[in-house]
Amino acid sequence: MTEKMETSLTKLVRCVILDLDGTLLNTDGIVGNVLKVQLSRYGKQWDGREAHKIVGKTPFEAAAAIVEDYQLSCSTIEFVSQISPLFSDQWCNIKAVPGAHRLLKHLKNHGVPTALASNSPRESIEAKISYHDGWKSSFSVIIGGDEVRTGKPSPDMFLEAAERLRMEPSSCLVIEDSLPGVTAGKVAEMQVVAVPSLPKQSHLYAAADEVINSLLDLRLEKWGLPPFEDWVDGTLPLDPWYIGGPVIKGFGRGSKVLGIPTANISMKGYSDLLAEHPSGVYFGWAGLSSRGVFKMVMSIGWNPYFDNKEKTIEPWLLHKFDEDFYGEELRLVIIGYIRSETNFPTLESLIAKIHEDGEIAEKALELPLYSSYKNDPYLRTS
Ligand code: ADP
Ligand code: RBF
Ligand code: MG
Repeated sequence: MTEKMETSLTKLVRCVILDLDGTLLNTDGIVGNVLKVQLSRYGKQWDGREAHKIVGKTPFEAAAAIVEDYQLSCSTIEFVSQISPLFSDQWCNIKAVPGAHRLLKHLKNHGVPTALASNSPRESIEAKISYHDGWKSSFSVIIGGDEVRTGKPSPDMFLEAAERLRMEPSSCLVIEDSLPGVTAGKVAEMQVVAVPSLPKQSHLYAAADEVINSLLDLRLEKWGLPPFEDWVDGTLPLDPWYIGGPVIKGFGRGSKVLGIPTANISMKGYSDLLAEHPSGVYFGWAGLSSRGVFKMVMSIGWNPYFDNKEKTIEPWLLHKFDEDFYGEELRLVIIGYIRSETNFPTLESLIAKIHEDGEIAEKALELPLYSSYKNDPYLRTS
């Protein structure tokens, strides 16, 4: 399908309605921590695998699911009142998902009317967003779960948001991470972009008009909204982040299967960083203790082609080495994004795409915007 046809198939919108938890805020870690603490008081152990049961639910519904699943000796109301203060204590620690701040700033700068519609109570919403500069003033409308008769998956909240924005539902673009939220948006007859917050779930989101992997992949022009202007030569500049450690053995296939060696490092101590960053293809600079600083392109994620069980980072240094360098200290500064991870019909097409990524990174890293990081002291260990 050509680019042009694709655009004409999607309905054009005039405003955006956003979900909060899991969509703009990375709430998952906090939820896990709170449930771990409270369940242990009942002699139970939180198993992250239940996370999908609570995503997108109202606090009461989520608590009810936990009380039932873990057969707790308390009522749902009691459980809610026990965990509520634990959550309130954590709100100051919730980070924005990558791309959330950028999106809100962009919509505000371009005068696109924006609403926030969350199943959380209004008071919690206000508290959570108060820790993020400029967020509150980005929304012309804020609606909490306690301000409508029924929360998502009922469309009430989105219909109320449209009314307060003085927009037709068909002119609204909903951005949602959860299934109840996607359902609510479609019942409200709005356009819906799903950004699943849990991995390997995108097949469940068929009802959405588009499923993307992270906010970094949002293309507003598809919906008739002003496009982001920060992409440079196929790359999106990011706030730098840093990761390093001795090179360890990886899956044993980079060189053998693909002809593309990737120098793996241990993710011990970096699990939060790894969880924070969406899967995808990134680039930056790599420092090797005794060899110098090199251009680098890497994937983060589950390598859909190989369907790995673990999320890893796979850094390919854009330099020809005559030997392996296992055990050497590798330092990475990651400064840009290229694309989301995808599956490929053939190994050849995966290899071709990775080489294309390499060329994009190679060229971009010459730009002053990116080349300045080559001198970052973090990269030099000797
Ligand atoms: P594994 O991932 O199983 O450790 P690979 O086949 O991916 O094995 O090879 C990775 C190793 O190859 C790195 O740990 C490093 O020692 C070596 N290597 C050689 N050239 C490069 C390069 N350009 N980029 C990354 N690693 C390289
Ligand atoms: N694996 C995938 O399954 N899908 C991808 O889109 C993908 N993109 C990659 C991009 C780069 C720049 C690199 C270095 C690797 C990528 N890989 C991808 C991972 C590749 O499958 C990985 O290097 C091997 O699995 C090594 O173990
Ligand atoms: Mg490797």
